[in-house]
Amino acid sequence: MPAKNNPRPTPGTTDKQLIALLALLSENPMLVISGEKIAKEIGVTRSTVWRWITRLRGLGVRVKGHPNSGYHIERVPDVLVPDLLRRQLTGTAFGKRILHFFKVDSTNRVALEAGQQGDPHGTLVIAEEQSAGRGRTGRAWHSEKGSGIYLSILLRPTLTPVQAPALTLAAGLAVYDAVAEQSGLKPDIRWPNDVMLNGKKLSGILTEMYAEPDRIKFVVVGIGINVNHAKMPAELSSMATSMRMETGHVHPRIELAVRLLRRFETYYNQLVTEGPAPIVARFTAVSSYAKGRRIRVATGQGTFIGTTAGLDPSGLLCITRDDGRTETVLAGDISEASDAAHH
Ligand code: BT5
Repeated sequence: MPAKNNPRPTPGTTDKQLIALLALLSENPMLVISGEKIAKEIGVTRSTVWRWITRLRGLGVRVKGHPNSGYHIERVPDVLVPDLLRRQLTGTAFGKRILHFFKVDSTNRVALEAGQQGDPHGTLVIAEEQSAGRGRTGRAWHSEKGSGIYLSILLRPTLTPVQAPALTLAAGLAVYDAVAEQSGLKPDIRWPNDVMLNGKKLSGILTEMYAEPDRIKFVVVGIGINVNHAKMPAELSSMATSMRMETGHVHPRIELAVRLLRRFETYYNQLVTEGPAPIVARFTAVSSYAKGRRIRVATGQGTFIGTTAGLDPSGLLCITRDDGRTETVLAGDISEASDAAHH
């Protein structure tokens, strides 16, 4: 599909010129740049520059200086600036179109809409904060401002709907690899969509698709990762964590996002060319939940306890019940069997 030269602006996305200003300041963090120079470079008036600097400050970016002295950025802000991201994603299918929001209800909601409006394969929707981030089956995803990665990828894959579950596994593996490389820690994956650090949930994936019985029209893979949260809200603190909480220091989100998208592209291409088998094999190899684990499974139909018995060829989880019967689970929540008493 040809790239659109002049895509329509999406309501609420960060202004292109505000992004240009942020990119300019971020690339020259030590330099004081005069308001006049900025105005010239971006093509607006000095008073507009001043207005935007005020807006950036309001968004938590620490810009020093004033119209007469010039501006500089105190610390390169950890904002997922589309221009910087795009440059680091050259050569991949992602980033040709990036919709960036400082705040949005849900990046998956926006990406599904973009899919319906014909936006191209590889479109990214990114937010610094979500006011209604969503999990599966109507649950909420806590999306603290500036602390996590809240990202949705629009895909137009040549896959059948049956192959779609493998996409979630592929995204989980991409998060797994990116987090391992970035943190030096060893994550785990809890089927189907949770990446864990030290037994707590670090990341979740929400795959939503628009399909006909034999053909996927488009898929949105939504990924949330807790990166620099200093703590989790009380109701999540026993089961959720962040990379910062586990490593004791902050991590550059942009670097993590680039690793994640590069990894995801590799797995995605593998899935499209070879089918689910290699993804399923790798998932089975890295997930401590895939085989021989006593778990409790909650599905829409009910709850039972059993022992995991690997994945089937399309990536569904097989579980041997205590009476010997084997169940194949299409969608559900897995928890430790010993936790059963708490539910
Ligand atoms: C998920 O659902 O894990 C999918 C989360 C997907 C979030 C991304 S962010 C970008 C994109 N845009 C969206 O609107 N969503 C996607 P599920 O397996 O249903 O888990 C949800 C449960 O995880 C909640 O009920 C909480 O118990 C817990 N939870 C909520 N926020 C969390 C967080 N930040 N970290 C860890 N656990 C969380």
